[in-house]
Amino acid sequence: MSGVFVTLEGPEGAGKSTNLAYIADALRAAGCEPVLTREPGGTPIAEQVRGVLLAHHEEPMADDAELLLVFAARAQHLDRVIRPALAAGRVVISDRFTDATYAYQGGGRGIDQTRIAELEQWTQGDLRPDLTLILDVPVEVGMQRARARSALDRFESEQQTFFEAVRSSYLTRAAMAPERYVVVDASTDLAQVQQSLQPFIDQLLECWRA
Ligand code: Z5A
Repeated sequence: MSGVFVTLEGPEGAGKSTNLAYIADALRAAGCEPVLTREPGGTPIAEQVRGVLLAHHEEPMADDAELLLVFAARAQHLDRVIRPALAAGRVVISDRFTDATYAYQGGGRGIDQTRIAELEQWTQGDLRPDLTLILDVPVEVGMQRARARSALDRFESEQQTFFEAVRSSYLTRAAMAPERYVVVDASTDLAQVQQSLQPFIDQLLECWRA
């Protein structure tokens, strides 16, 4: 595969969507037109699975069902969007990917990481992101931002301990592979966050030009 695969991650309210748009504009200004996508979702079928995952249901969703739905959506997304775009040499930026599974289903729900790793290998083969940006915010800050924005979905309605585990999983994964992850403090004002994204944007453009 000749493209560059980039993912944006972070706990809720970290500002992924806001900063994804900023990063995309910076790339376009440098002559690179990225493919922007998201998980769960990114294709019509995978977006329907997203609807099931985020909706509130009378029947509680089993943790394993949640995990398998996340990977079902991912398999479709990889097949229809990510792999073809990478094969065409494009820069693909996904708002969340498998690090979110390790953080939410692993850290948050407590599913064993080795089970997630098995599904990751099955669904993705050797495909992993080239670069991952983690926008890090304290849980209370992210929750405040999310609450101010809209009604809470099934994940956003979880307790603070769930989100503490999610955040800590992200930071642990980043510490284990610093060559792939850039962690940015996303708790400051937007202008400051965007200023600190510059090294990440530079690194991404370097990968694209290589
Ligand atoms: N999920 C999972 O469990 N397992 C998986 O494998 C995957 C996902 C892939 C949906 O993801 C859920 O799916 C997610 C985990 C689960 N659940 N949660 N929580 P999502 O990414 O679509 O949903 P989200 O995490 O809730 O993201 P979001 O709502 O789109 O938030 P965001 O993109 O990080 O933030 P934003 O929309 O850019 O900003 C939020 C608000 O804060 C907004 O009003 C901004 O204007 C404001 N903002 C942003 N930055 C700042 C700064 N710096 N200062 C002040 N205000 C700011």
